Amino acid sequence: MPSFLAARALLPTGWAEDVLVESDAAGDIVAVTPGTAAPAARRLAGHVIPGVPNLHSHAFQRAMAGGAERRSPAGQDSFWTWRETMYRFVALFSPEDAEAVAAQLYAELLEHGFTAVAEFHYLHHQPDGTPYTDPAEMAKRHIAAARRAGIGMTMLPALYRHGGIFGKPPHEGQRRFLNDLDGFSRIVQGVRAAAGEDPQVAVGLAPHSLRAVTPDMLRALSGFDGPIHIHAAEQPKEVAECLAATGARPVRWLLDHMPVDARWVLIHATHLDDGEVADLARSGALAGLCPTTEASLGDGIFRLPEFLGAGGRFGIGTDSHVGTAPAFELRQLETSQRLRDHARAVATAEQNPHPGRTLLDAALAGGAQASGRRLGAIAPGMRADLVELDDTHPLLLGRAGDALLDAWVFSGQGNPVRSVVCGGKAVVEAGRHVHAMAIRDAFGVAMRRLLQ
Ligand code: NGQ
Ligand code: ZN
Repeated sequence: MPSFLAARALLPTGWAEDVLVESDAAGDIVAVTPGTAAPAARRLAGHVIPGVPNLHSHAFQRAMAGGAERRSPAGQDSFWTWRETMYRFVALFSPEDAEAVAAQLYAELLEHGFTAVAEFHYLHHQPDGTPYTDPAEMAKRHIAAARRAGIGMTMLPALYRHGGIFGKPPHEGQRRFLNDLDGFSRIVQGVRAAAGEDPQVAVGLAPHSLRAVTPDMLRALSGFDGPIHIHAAEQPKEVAECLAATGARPVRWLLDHMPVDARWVLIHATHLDDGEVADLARSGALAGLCPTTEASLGDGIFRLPEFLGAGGRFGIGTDSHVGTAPAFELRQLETSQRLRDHARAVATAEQNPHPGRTLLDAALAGGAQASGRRLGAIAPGMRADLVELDDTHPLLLGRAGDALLDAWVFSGQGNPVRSVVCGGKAVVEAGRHVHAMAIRDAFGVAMRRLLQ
């Protein structure tokens, strides 16, 4: 059985020393024993934290990261012009390209300490909009990429039917995404079969947004006994359109019309009024925050102090993958609050004065909830997902415990992640993914084709 001996590990009870973590053949933790000397175990000499779940990814957008920055001839660039660029780009992907790009992304996520990814997947069909012979072809390519990289996955097939709230005709650029409920359930069935009993793969549902589905469709999905992810209230324009169409803001509409509870993840939830902050927090649903993407797309700043004050829960995702590191997402989240509020140490409490630790704890718990898998803590019954931070790295040197987490999140650009174990398997060694070269070669082939 794989076992690991951590010099220091962050357990649910706090930091502990000489921690033996034993896992079973399926990759679940079976025992955690502090204060042991076990020479037979694989030694992790640094600070070991639970692997961080990434709750929001559109993997194909990794191939666009950094490539959609140019001013367009008309100027006036925005989220909506970025989306036009994305629609042109998404038309180019073959199944092989999608798999190669996703594998590269997932290897990068692992190298930075993400050990699970919730893939919000809507790139279902061929470029002309006809389904592939196997309608779940593209979803299965993403599952294959996750298996190749060795990352855990919650595959979230997305239901996308319309081009605006509620029932507006779709845009040309959306044709690879579109399904009715029957087509969608064929994809979900295919995904379920591909996931099988694999403990590394779970399945959830993703009605894309109030812009892409109808209330009836949402109701049809809302009985699902697992994670339900939906984009909500990312841009002021969609809030205004929802208000005009329904008389309610998007988050208010969801809270009032759907059984929103701990299964639900409202991705972004950027634009909230006071009532929405309080009621979203009370619902037990998560805010799925994607700070580097939200900054990149000019979305706005999440109301973190109010939401945390109301007892709200959140997790983090990398969405368009302009950032691929949990530390950078958490830093961007906190520093955006500081810029707006002229404050510091925003995500802290009297009992927990370290923002690095507070943010990490929230992202672990929220990410686990969003993934519908048993992870996010070094404890028996959880997945054996471990991230070793090299405490001899110049960024972390001389720091320990929660102060080391602050240094990891809030300083420098380097990456002190030394090794990563996912489901009991070592997937990153000496800072590099174990298949980094082969995965990058395939990514290179795909990128040259996509950018030609
Ligand atoms: C997406 N991305 O589905 O990839 C969206 C853009 C939309 C972000 N919202 C498309 N960041 O929301 O209509
Ligand atoms: Zn998204």
